[in-house]
Amino acid sequence: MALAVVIFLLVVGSIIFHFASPWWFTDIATDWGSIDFTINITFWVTGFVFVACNVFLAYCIWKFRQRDGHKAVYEPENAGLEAKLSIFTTVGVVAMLAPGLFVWASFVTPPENALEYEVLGQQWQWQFRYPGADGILGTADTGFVSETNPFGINPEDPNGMDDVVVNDPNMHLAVNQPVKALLRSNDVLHNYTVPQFRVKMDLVPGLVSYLWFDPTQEGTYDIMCEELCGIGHFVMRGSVTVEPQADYDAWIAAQPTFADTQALAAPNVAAGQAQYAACAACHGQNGEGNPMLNAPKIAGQQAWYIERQLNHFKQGARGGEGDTNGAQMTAFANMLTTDEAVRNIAAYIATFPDTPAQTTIAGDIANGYDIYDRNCAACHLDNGAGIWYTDAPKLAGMSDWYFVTQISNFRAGIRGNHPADAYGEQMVQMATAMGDLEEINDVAAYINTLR
Ligand code: HEC
Ligand code: HEC
Ligand SMILES: [Cu+2]
Repeated sequence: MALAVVIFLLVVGSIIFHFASPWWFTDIATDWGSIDFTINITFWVTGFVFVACNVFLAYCIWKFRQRDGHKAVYEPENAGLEAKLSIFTTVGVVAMLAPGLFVWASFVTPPENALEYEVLGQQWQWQFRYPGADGILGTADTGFVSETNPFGINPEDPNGMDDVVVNDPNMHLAVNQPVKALLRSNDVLHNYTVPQFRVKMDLVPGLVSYLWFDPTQEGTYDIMCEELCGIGHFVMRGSVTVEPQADYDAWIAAQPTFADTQALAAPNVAAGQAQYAACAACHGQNGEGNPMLNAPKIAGQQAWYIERQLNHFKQGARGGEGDTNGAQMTAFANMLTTDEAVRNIAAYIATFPDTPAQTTIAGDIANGYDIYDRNCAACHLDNGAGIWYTDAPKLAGMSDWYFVTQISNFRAGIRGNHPADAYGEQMVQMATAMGDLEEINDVAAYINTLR
């Protein structure tokens, strides 16, 4: 008897949970209502079967409970009941699967007027490419991938020259313009997902997969990598802004083409040296850093990273509220008014001798190794050298006290929380790998052993 009541209450509880649960679909922002429709049918069919079977089970437990004088009857065959159940099950299964076949048929048939764009996934960032004026994306291959050509665009292919390259995880689309996303991976499986778009698809190394949709609602939505296998996919975040055509046109016109990125003049080191005079007061003549002024060592740091940080200070993506040390940088970064000036000064800093910074932090090196090896080496590399491919800077030989303040800042939300700081956002998540200040010191002490 008690069992029958428990089963019945489980059924009632499940139904209440289903409808009252806060984990429901996001608002839909494309015309893929048919996908929600098929999911809802599946809920109705499986929900009905769930309720019917369990209530019937509870009923039987109650109805045929043990009673004195009653004897069970054995009824091995019931052709009528079996026929009814077979038909009923068939109807249920067809209702669940048939709509999906129609939806899939339209999923694999993009409309004629769909504009193409490319999504490139790599550990652990998104990048995007749009065909230029010719409407054709140039061919690409991982064999061409380099720091100056992160998309691996074939330099011999004239179609690729006017391709618009967005080396940033934030992309834009025009509202009500159907698009076909071509999905390509530079390394492992990834999965391009925007929950509000309802469509998602794996990126498979070695081939180009696709999906299409018609964005119908303006707004900014999160891009996620919903690949489960492998490491770090959960930190692959980006955003897509759906906006009126005019805004989209202005945005895309401001992005560089592949030809632009290849035609950049070599930085002017002498001009960088002249501008560095203002920086030396804090960072030192040779970029060796000065802990008294909270200014880290920048000698030996990778030029692409220096450039990105200076641009982030200029945009306010770093050095905002609560970041008193970072805020000191804003005025000095703003002195570098052009992209050339930023590149020149980074090139000058690259000429400094890279003498390892003085060790100021002690800790449990074995524990530090354990944390670093499991959580950090995938991006910052085993030797802590950092690499442009994962966007992760050099840690080995840099100021250890600065390491501690930065990890603390990531954890406190002082750094990496600005919407324009997608790279810092990864570290907000990774910084939780260290439980407390003691463990942060352990990792710093381990990094001090890397040369
Ligand atoms: C008033 C002192 C001061 C001056 C002058 C100064 N900086 Fe800084 N800089 C700092 C401080 C403090 C930080 C650390 C910010 C933090 O803790 O987040 C910093 C951080 C940086 C970083 C980030 C390093 C990293 O690893 O994240 C770069 C790059 C940098 N400065 C370059 C420059 C350049 C180039 C100039 C000259 C144009 C300059 N700084 C002038 C104080 C200064
Ligand atoms: C998924 C890749 C990834 C992993 C894993 C990762 N990092 Fe990072 N890390 C980054 C990126 C990207 C940046 C640059 C952030 C920026 O541009 O502001 C960064 C920046 C940092 C910085 C700031 C350096 C500076 O000069 O300002 C520190 C410190 C750091 N990481 C430490 C760690 C530690 C410790 C771990 C392991 C617990 C770790 N990272 C794991 C990607 C990663
Ligand atoms: Cu991924």
